[in-house]
Amino acid sequence: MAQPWASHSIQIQMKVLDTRASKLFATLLVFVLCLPFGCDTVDDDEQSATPNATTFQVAVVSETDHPDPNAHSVVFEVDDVQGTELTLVRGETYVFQMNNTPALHPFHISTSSTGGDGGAGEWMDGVTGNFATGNEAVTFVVPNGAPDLLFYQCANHLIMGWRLNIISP
Ligand SMILES: [Cu+2]
Repeated sequence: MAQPWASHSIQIQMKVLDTRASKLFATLLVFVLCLPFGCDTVDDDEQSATPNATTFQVAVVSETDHPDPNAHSVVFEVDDVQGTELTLVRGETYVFQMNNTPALHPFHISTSSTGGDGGAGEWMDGVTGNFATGNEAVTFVVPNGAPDLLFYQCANHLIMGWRLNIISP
């Protein structure tokens, strides 16, 4: 014959089991309901391939108001402005995202104020993806040793890009 205290203990254990079962069921329900949406509970920003990067949108357009009068007939437009002069900070990460850049105009970071020349002035330190075309991207983690002035240019034509002013944080 069960003692009163034993019976009480069994009831408490049953309640604990019941609560656990409810939580498990709720978790399963949430999982099943979110399956069509991929159950993505991580913020999209945190999943970015290059966290804390500044992204510039690059396009090739017909020259109308590039800052250099000797610019090529088609030029790089950065964030909708032809020949944008950019300021980059050492230690920061920048992504130059191409937008249907023709294969004729390989975008790269350069030490040359004119570019062209088969990309002879290519700056490589900290750069991934130089000579980007199509919808590729160039990523530039500006190293401490970068000079105060670099350029973004085309490997095939003179003066399609413009200045990258490099500053320290
Ligand atoms: Cu070009």
